[in-house]
Amino acid sequence: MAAAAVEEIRAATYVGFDSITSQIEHKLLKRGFQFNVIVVGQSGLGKSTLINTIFASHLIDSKGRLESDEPVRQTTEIQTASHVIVENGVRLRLNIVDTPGYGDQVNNENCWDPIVKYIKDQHSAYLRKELTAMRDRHIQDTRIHCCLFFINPTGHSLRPIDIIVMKKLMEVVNVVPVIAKADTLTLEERTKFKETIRGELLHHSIRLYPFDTDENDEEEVQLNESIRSIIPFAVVGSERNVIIDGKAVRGRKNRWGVINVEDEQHCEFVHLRNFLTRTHLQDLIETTAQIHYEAFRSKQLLALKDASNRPAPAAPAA
Ligand SMILES: Nc1nc2c(ncn2[C@@H]2O[C@H](COP(=O)(O)OP(=O)(O)OP(=O)(O)O)[C@@H](O)[C@H]2O)c(=O)[nH]1
Ligand SMILES: [Mg+2]
Repeated sequence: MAAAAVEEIRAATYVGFDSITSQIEHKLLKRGFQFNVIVVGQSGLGKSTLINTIFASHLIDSKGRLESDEPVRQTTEIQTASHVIVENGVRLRLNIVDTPGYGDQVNNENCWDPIVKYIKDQHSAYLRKELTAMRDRHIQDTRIHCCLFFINPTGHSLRPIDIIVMKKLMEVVNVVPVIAKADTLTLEERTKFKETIRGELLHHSIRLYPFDTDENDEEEVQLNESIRSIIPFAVVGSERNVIIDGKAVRGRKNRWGVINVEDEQHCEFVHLRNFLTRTHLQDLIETTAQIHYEAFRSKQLLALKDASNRPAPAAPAA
């Protein structure tokens, strides 16, 4: 039965329920927000540096082999760093999951397994907490909201392993590809590389975040379209300040000049940061819950139901 149209009434005097938005805001501010990011890519592509640049704080260290006599890591070690960042009274709890060593070995077969397993494990932990009889009022969320996928700035094409791994990852998490160390490419090389990558993503049917939904209005659809036209973001990271026109800015200085990380003429770092923090932070969190986690959850629950419907195996004859 279709819901009957309900007439809108304007209250004769001020009732005050319009304050529900500030009541919600107050509650949310008290609780704080949780954002979990995983970084994936070869060692030395600037993963730690970029995360530290995005959040303008030193959050993770370089884990790479800095000395030649250090042992080479044989497996992908997954490490999590947790921080609380505060901005204008908003507390953002940030979990950064670092996966150094991916794709570094001679034999990279199944090197993505630990990463995909880690992401699924977080879904599984959340589901378990949701299903317990005495549910916590607020379940701590470790589900990964965004996977920053670092592409080697070769200027040629994606490595076959990158395509395999992106395909695996896009099934479980919002994948955002970035061209690492974009300062190593000329502007023409960068444009051509981006086009090649976009062509390859299309060719291999790799559908990446952001996704359009029926709920999106015209403005959101257009915003997503403009994001898709930039992806993969060609970024430069730096934790150092350089002086440009008497002002200290995040940048990289070399013998030929200075790159201002925050200058849109120099790289797409600002686009990536705006996308992750200013326009899509909430959507990344929501999409994780509504698409990726939901797919995991329904699959698990259906499997459970199937198992309980199956007749128990006959007891062995004595
Ligand atoms: N040219 C250039 N160098 C960069 C950039 N970002 C980081 N680097 C440098 O690259 C080196 C490695 O950076 P990290 O951030 O430690 O790289 P990583 O990917 O975290 O490395 P692992 O932790 O070993 O996986 C450092 O010397 C950085 O200063 C960049 O955008 N351009
Ligand atoms: Mg690192």
